[in-house]
Amino acid sequence: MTEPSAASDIDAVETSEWLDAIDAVVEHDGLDRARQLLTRVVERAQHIGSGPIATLNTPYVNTIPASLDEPIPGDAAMERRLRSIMRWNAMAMVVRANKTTSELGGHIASYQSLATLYEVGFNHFWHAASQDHGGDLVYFQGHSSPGNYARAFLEGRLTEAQLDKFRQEVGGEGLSSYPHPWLMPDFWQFPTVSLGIGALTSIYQARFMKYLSARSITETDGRKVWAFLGDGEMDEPESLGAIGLAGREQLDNLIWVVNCNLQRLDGPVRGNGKIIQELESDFRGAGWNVIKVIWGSRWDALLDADVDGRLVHVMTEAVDGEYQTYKSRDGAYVREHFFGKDPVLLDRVAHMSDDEIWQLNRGGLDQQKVYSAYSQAVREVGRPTVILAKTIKGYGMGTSGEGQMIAHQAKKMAEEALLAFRDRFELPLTDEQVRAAEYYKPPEDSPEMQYLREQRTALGGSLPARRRTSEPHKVPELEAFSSQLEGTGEREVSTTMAFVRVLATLLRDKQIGKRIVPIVPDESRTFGMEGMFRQVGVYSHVGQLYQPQDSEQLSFYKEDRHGQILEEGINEAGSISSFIAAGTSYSAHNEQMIPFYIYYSMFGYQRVGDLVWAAADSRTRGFLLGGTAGRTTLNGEGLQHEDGHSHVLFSVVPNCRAYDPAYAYEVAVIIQEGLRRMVAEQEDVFYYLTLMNENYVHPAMPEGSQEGILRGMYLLRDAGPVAGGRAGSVAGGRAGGTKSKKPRVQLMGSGTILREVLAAAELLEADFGVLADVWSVTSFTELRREGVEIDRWNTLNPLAKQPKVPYVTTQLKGRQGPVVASTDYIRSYPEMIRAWVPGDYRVLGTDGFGRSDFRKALRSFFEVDRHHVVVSALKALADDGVIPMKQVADAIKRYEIDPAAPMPTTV
Ligand SMILES: Cc1ncc(C[n+]2csc(CCOP(=O)(O)OP(=O)(O)O)c2C)c(N)n1
Ligand SMILES: [Mg+2]
Repeated sequence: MTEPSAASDIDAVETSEWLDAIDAVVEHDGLDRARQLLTRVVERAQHIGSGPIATLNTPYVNTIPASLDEPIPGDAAMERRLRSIMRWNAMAMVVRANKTTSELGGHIASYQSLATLYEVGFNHFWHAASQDHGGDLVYFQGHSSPGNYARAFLEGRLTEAQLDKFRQEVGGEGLSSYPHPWLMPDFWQFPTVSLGIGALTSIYQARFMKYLSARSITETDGRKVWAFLGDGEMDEPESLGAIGLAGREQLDNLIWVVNCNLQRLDGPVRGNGKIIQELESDFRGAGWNVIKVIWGSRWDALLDADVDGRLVHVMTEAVDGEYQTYKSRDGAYVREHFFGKDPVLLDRVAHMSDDEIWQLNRGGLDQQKVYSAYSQAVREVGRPTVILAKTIKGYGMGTSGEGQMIAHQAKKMAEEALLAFRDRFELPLTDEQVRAAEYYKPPEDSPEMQYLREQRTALGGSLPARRRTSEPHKVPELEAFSSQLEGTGEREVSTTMAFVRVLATLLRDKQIGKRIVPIVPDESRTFGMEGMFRQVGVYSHVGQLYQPQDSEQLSFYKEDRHGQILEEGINEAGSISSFIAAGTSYSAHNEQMIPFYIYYSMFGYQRVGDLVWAAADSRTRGFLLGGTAGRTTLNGEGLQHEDGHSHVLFSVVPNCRAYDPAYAYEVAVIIQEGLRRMVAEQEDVFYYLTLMNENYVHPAMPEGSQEGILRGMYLLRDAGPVAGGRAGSVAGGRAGGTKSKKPRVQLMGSGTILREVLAAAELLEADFGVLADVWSVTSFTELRREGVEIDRWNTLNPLAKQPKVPYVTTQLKGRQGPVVASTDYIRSYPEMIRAWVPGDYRVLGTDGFGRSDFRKALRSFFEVDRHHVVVSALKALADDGVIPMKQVADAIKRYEIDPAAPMPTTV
């Protein structure tokens, strides 16, 4: 990063001869020739054994020299005036929201540092979606939302009353604290405030746009993805984690602007180093075009005069901690502590007043420099671009925040600071108006407002703006999946296989086949999907440059420019980012796509939970498939693979519908319904299904079970008419027998454990003469969702003639006996419905760390197998006095259960 200092040069004359030689080459034969010669010289030195010489860094100056700046088109002075108004209103919004208390919070300093970076984009670069343009996609920095609102206010999209409701989201009229498509569905497109998420998802968005073009879904050429990121935010692994992919995939439709204001929340980002230089080498190494925008135009003359490199040397030596301090002081301080590092430089600035030194501006706050960078970025071909723009946190806030350690959290401004702000940005406000932090909007017919409108009209309209729906599509009827509905006969298959067949059917569907986006993180073979490689191809922007090793085989590994599968490699965070891009395509690209992202369920929510939340907030539509799910079903993989809780985790996501199906027909019914709601009805929900790798026979779909499958439960095995009660024969089974007086229980199961529950029913009858009805519970979370809603309704409508009754209650009411539930998940999962289960309810579950063994051993260890179901059912009956307690003890003995075995949670 640092140049060798002058002191360590053993032969300064020789050095200057070499430098003169290079100057001469540049003068006579140009920069390219100079680069060629230097490359050869470096190669030679390395060949001799010098070790690596070439550095990924350039000196600490702008990448675009002043001589190559492109004059900003339009009215620069007008733009400054408008920007000043935005600055004021954004600041006023936060100050007003926090006048009485600081309860609502908000940020002033971040937007003040990047106002220029935004406004140059708004005035000159960012297209809204219109007839002529598909629209650029801008990932705005989350906590700079006041700046977006300030612009929307001037553009007439928001009223003063709305600005005054900043961060008062309850009731629907307020402005959301951060970008939330869920809370402001016509405004915000991308939820970015959880730092790192915007960075990662913007890369996959750009990649997905290339995919849409390559697959001829829609042309995305000429559209750009812009992401605004903080320099502190770059420390998130998610931020830098996929920059290699962006370089490799040549995403020249992607532009990142990293606002290097040198500060994060607590203090400097790299007090002892230089964030811009560090990021420069990271990005250049990853194949990006890097544009550094460090110094503003007022430095041009000084830099031009710096033929001996002394100024650049001092610039390069000073660390970010110093740069922050300079901007919190004044011109005299900068003279002494910056220029004063080299007496020659002090002489060079001797003619300048302290004030002039103070005016030396930073690149990211200079609209000319920013314009040049953006203009070059949008023209770049074959590489993504990152613009590293140096700014000042809290710019303009003076003692209330400018370059101050506390800048990030400042929500109030002292009166003098407000007045100084007004003066600095030349706002036409009286002292009184300033003290009241009144909003300012020039008259509609003023030149400012006209200019503002003209610039946006030329670019197609306002931004951000979100599209709510796209054209709906007809989805296949359930009959299309007849092979799943008819049962497998003798054949044993897994629900994963059933799903893969459903997917294969969908891929062939004339209406929506091409809209299906299969996404896998290097697990296709795990899930038996390798046949699809050949069938629909793996997307690659360069096609297949090699003959695949398995080219002789029927289904070889086929990479293809038109490929449909997104094979993301071992990268769950990237895969779910693709899921978000595809699942929000209806909004961002006006083309409904339907992602099916299949992964190891354990590496799902708990690995990428924040991205799941972002998917939900983004109103993503699609299917998440947690493969090899369950704590005992994926039997050989042990503690870090065996998922016993993903359903509990997904239960917290409001718009996620989660299911744990046991049979192929349940999988088909749920997916068909998901398609109907998301694609035909354009509902903003998404689905999570757990899939298993255990093979077994699947029965045909019982008549009339469809509603129950979707609502969360249906009767699968009916033990016959109830003594003195109603006879509830849903699933065929044994209806019609004589009414029995035998003891009876209700058993519930889901996923593969449903089969243990069915076996338990047989044992109860055979070994203990107890009748058992069995319920397939496809979703405890759906049953709970309805229960909660109905409880609330009944509470708030106490005088209603007809209180509502949850589905789970209506199903179980009138049925005889205690209820026992067993699943492959922790007890919290079946616990969810306790409030609405009439009578005695007992749950079994796989609480504790997973481990590897045979399924049978694991199910016995976690006490969710048939024997433990029987024992629990008998105990419930005995507690109720229906059978003697001794029968429970007999069962424990008979099934060789060790009553002294430790709780699985403790071992
Ligand atoms: C994942 C995550 N962690 C922490 C935060 C809280 N947070 C919000 S802004 C911020 C500092 C941001 O600094 P920087 O990225 O440099 O942005 P700046 O405001 O300086 O432009 C922090 C820690 C968050 N929003 N998301
Ligand atoms: Mg910062």
